Amino acid sequence: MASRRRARQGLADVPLLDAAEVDQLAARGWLALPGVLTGPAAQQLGRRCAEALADKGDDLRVGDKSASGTRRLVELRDRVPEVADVLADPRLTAAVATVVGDGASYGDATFRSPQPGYGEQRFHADDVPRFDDGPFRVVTAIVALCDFTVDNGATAVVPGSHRRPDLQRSSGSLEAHDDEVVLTGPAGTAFVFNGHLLHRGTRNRSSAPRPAIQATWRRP
Ligand SMILES: O=C(O)CCC(=O)C(=O)O
Repeated sequence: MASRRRARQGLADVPLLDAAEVDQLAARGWLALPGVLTGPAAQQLGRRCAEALADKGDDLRVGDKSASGTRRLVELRDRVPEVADVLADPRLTAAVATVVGDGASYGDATFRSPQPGYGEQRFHADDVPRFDDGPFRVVTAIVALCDFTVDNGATAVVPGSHRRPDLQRSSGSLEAHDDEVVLTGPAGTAFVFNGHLLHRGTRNRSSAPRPAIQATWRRP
């Protein structure tokens, strides 16, 4: 939980997430955690994932896309093992636990890299629509492996939509929303959001790919 202490790692006894961060994740449904990787380390990992995608040979798995407008490499923890260390970041893990509790199980981790001109999606959630007040079942993190800008295909979210049955009904069909926010930040930022929050990849209108790691965790 957010109340986990760094003392576990021999560090000073300060909370991993402050109250404002916990509140933002609960109410608006997302939180940016800058510095999960340094900028150069994030860019290096982006190159490493792109190479693993290019060099995978016959190891083609369901969901891989090597040549399409949005490139994808699934089962990333298995194929680029250093990704597991990134996803074990203590602040990221604390944010995950805030949404789905301790002991959440990993879903897949995927490298997703929309090429210039590609990447636009409809708003969707990462679970079936949520119409009740029961526990949240899934949480998603997108780790930016380049700077995320308003132009290069950064993720957009509709704040608060994880608590809105009217918007949950629109999952998969909504192309845009007046209240949508594009999640921008430097390479190495982890954007953590409630998996029921409506989100979408936007079109990459830059001249370079927009590499990121996308991972999910499910309530046990
Ligand atoms: O990469 C992104 O910005 C969002 C991707 C996404 O939500 C998805 O592929 O389901």
